[in-house]
Amino acid sequence: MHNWPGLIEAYRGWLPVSAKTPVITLHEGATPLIPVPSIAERIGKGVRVFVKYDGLNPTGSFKDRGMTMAISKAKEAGCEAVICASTGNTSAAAAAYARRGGMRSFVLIPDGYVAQGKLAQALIYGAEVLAIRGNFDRALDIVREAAEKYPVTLVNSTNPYRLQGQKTAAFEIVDALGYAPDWLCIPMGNAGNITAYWMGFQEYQQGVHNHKLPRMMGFQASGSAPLVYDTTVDNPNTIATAIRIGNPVNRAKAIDARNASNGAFFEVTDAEIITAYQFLSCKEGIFCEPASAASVAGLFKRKDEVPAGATVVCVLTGNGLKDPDCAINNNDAAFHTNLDPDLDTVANTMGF
Ligand code: AN7
Repeated sequence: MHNWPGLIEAYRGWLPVSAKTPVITLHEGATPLIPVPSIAERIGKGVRVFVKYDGLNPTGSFKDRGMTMAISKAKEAGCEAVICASTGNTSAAAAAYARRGGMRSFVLIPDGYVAQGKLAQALIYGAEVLAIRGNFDRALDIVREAAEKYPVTLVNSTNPYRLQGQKTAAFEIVDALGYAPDWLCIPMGNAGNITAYWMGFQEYQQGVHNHKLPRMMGFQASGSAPLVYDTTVDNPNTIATAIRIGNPVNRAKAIDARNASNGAFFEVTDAEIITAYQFLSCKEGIFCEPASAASVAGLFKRKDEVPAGATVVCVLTGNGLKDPDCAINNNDAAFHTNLDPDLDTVANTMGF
């Protein structure tokens, strides 16, 4: 089997890098596009459904795609420290790639609203973690100002290299299918990823490929749906803490992507997110984090609008292990505890 070199080497000609750019990589990308037949069956109409399982990236989320680019370009520019605000995944990726590139990383997080796995990552990768009494949107305001005043490079998705790296997920989907899907279902928080995918599908089409462009279907959690309602949300709230964002910084670009692709934005409730999250795990053996399940929840919710015979890709942005508390608190498992340690008890409990 070929050793995948990471997305910068794989898609060098499509990215703003030169021979002088030091490539800081954990060999991210090349994530699987997995058929999900039980989801397709629920949609019916001969639809084909796949998930782009980006939770299999090195730090467990799609953020690695953007971070290999942002950190490589920061290194090229001679920067010694990076900063970001994060609901968790950006901080994990920033911390890992910064350390690999020999840089410091500062991460601002909303105190108490980052899933355990992500917090563990930021700490073990050696980030300097600043938990604020405020939400993500406030943290982003602070880091944007900090990056203007102090010698730290901002690696949130306002950094254009982030979206450049993330667009490669669209390339991989086209490479895998041989064409673009009819629908691309994706969760939205700060709306960088939907922007990056749209850029990727368009650029690839204008390059060697001659595929149709997908409809960009973006989904937000009901308690945190500023793009769906064309507003800002002061106190966003959802079980999907990754997308607990009330004032998306890429709002205008996401709206352009929706309009240009004849796409749509919809909300899904936390209950619908959890149903999809459990369905993916129990029926397909795919464990993603709750924010990621919003893409499948959205497909279920809008299934009547999917054309017969369509190909649909749902983006699973993060790994389920990121948020173990959510899994432990939201499952229908048979979990028998405090059993006597003998075969009779065990067999009896098993129903034999
Ligand atoms: C799993 O880590 O914003 O719409 O600070 O972690 O591009 O913001 C994470 C976002 C979807 C939304 N799924 O992506 C952060 C952060 C997962 C995420 C999103 C995020 P964008």
